[in-house]
Amino acid sequence: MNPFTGLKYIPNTKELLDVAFARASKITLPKSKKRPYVRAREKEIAKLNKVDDILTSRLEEVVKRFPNFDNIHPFYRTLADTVVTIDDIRQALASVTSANRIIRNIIKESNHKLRRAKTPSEARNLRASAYGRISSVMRRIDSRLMVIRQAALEYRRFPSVNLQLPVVVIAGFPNVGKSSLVTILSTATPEVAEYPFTTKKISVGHIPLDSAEGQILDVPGLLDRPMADRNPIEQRAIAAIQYLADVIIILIDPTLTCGYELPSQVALFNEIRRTFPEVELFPVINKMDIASPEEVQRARNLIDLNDIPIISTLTQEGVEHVFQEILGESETISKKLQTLQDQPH
Ligand SMILES: Nc1nc2c(ncn2[C@@H]2O[C@H](COP(=O)(O)OP(=O)(O)OP(=O)(O)O)[C@@H](O)[C@H]2O)c(=O)[nH]1
Ligand SMILES: [Mg+2]
Repeated sequence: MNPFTGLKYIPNTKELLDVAFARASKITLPKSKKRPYVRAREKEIAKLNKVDDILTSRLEEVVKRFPNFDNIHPFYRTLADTVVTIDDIRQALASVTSANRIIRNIIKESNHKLRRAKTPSEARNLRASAYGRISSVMRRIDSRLMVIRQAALEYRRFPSVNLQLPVVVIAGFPNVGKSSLVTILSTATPEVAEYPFTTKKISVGHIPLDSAEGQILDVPGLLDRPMADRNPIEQRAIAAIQYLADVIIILIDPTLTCGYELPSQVALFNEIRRTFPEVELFPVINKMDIASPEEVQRARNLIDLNDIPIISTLTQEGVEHVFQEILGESETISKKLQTLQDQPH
């Protein structure tokens, strides 16, 4: 499950300062017969304490709501890293913590001086100068807060995947019909378009199985290139394959309408098979409505496996049947379903 769902809206510097100073300005002290400069001291100290309350508690909350990156599932850690690198987030959070400490010190030091203020105007000036210093500390972390805010927005929207339930990942080159397939098979409605890299994020669709619910993941397209050269979008697909997949269906477009050569697609298939030998891998040929028999035969020869199924996500021909066959054949899925059944309810 997504460990970032606890993240909330992250305010920017201006919003934080505005709230803190506005609340402080509303402070009133009970009537008393104390002398004016004593009352002024008390009032300015109360204002600074209010700023302390509001600002530092909110800054603390920003940091506290982030889970410890060392303790989260590697899938989510990898995914997070593709949005804002974990190093950047850690540094940003550390600078918020350190700004918080500096602000606390400014307030402590100013309160100390305020207790010795001899006139109301001296008290006001001391408080105003503390406001100035606090504002400048906050301005210095503005860009860091922006990084955190951006990360929180995206992290919160990560897909929720239940690792106890079966997971089928639909992978392949861009534009081969992965999102079309997921749309037909499941509740998910990812965008389908005729240009490559339409899908940039992982979406999860749910499918009813005999005894439990299965999850089917639409992931971004992959090119045939070394892992080290993969961009952050492709890394999301790799993370799903590496950490979540019980079964991978590699969709192959033999017609070239996707814009990529067949040998490259087959090379990707072989590379995934080599890199993740423990995951069950099923090649499926798509676009049978426009593929010529020669194109299909060529794909089958190149992949060098018997009985590679063929479907069309456009006409939906073969889709349901082929998918059910794959589910039935998968040992990982039947083991997972068995484990679920064996668990006491
Ligand atoms: N003729 C035909 N076109 C198809 C078929 N499946 C998908 N397409 C078309 O191929 C294009 C790409 O489909 P998508 O489902 O978006 O492909 P994708 O693999 O998710 O693409 P990316 O998200 O960019 O990696 C769209 O224009 C689809 O209409 C098919 O079986 N036959
Ligand atoms: Mg897609």
